[in-house]
Amino acid sequence: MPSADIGLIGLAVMGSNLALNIAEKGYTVAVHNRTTGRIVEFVATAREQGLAERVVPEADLGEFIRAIRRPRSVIIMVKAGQPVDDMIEQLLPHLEPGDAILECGNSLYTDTDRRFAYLGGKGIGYLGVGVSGGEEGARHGPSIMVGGSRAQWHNAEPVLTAIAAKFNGEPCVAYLGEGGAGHFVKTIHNGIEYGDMQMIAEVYGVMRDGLGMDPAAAADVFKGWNAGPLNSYLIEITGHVLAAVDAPTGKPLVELILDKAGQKGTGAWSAIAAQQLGVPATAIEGAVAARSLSARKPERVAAEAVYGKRAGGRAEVTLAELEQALLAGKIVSYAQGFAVMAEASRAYGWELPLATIARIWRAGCIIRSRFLDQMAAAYAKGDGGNLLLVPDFVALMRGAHPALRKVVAAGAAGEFPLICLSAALSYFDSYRQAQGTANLIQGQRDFFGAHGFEIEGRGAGLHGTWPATIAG
Ligand code: NBP
Repeated sequence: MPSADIGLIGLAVMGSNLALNIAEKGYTVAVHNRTTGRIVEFVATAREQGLAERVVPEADLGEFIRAIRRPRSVIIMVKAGQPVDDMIEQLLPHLEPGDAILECGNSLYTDTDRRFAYLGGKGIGYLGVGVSGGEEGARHGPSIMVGGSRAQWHNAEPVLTAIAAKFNGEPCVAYLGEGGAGHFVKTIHNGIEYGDMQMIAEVYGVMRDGLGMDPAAAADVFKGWNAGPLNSYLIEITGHVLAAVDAPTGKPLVELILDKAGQKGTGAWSAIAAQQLGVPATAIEGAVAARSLSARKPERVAAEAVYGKRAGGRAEVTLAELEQALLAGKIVSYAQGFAVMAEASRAYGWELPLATIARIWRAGCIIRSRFLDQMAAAYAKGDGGNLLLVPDFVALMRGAHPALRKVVAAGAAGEFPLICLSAALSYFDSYRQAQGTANLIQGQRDFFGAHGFEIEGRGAGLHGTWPATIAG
């Protein structure tokens, strides 16, 4: 007799915590993992936490499926990529029409689109579910971005609502559209996360090299900022990371950590999606590029030997200006990320609810912040479009962009690399410039390729009378 409300495959960090979260909320969860040792370990953990009675462990995949009540909802939380396709093929013979797979890893949204279409053709629902919040979020309440089969979303909705993070009692979970919509939104979430982290790291660089602050002093500043407009999980943990001391040496831990950042692909996918959709997302692109540059440590060491160490002196900026610069950069980065989602929504026919996305990112996820609550409130008033034109944010940006300008200028003069902050400022200056310089680009394009240009009042598709040949 089936006894489980839902099934979950993949008992590594994320899957096991998600399963414990489900059991804790009163639902019975059948669990399976390719390597059976993980099932044994998981049951022991569930027992320690008093949750074993709501766990149905099954080493045999067929028995696992039969343990779940119909129509079945089966969560897959395995490594993204080929393992997901392998798992789907193994599951298919056991599933029946009306059942659904909920794939909760960090999958590429186009893979999710493909799987959604493939399984739809077999009468099996497919939900691509973005889950943010890391290990802690999975255990106690992640932000959950759902896309895919709408009918099967309703079957799984009670469980996902129960396990999601809550912001003022509101669950941070929503259905966002068909196919890969949920995974697309999770990808852009991660792109924005890259931007937030990079801009924070750049400001830390100015504090360290331009203001001569040690990590403990910088930690205090971030702790203070967490009580202001930058209040967020990432600012909070930055304070903790900067304050940490390495026990064996007694030195600040952050100074011992190698300056090579890792990445698993979602930031790059955001930048690629933005480019494919023709939406400028320079802050996110800058953040991804900065991580890639950081990883090329030997090249940077060699280049420093060629050009010498940074010659610039003290940065002529105040801590208050750094705080405002970070706020201005954040407004630009979120404006870009949301613009990418708005365009994707049009291009892919998803109708992504931008206000809802801001709402479900207010708790549970890595970018949770006071800022997102302000965004959700602004969007709820019907203020759509580019965030830089939303009245509440216009006021914030008017107040903050002079500081961003001053910090970027200090970076240029003092030789502090500010890839992301300077990209954000250049975007802002380009975005607000009614008369740009693309008239020259169009002239050049017509010169070498007869691509044509437009003159107001005279129409498009016009051509210049260019010299047929030029010297040299
Ligand atoms: P991992 O990404 O490390 O994957 C490990 C799991 O995948 C294990 O259960 C493993 O089974 C299973 N697996 C692999 Br590998 N190949 C398999 C195959 N061919 N067939 C069946 N199972 C296979 O786990 P994770 O860190 O918990 O992350 C799970 C997903 O969640 C990933 O997509 C990740 O990107 C995403 N995510 C992670 C975080 C985070 O903070 N870690 C946050 C948000 C999202 P085994 O035990 O038999 O090897």
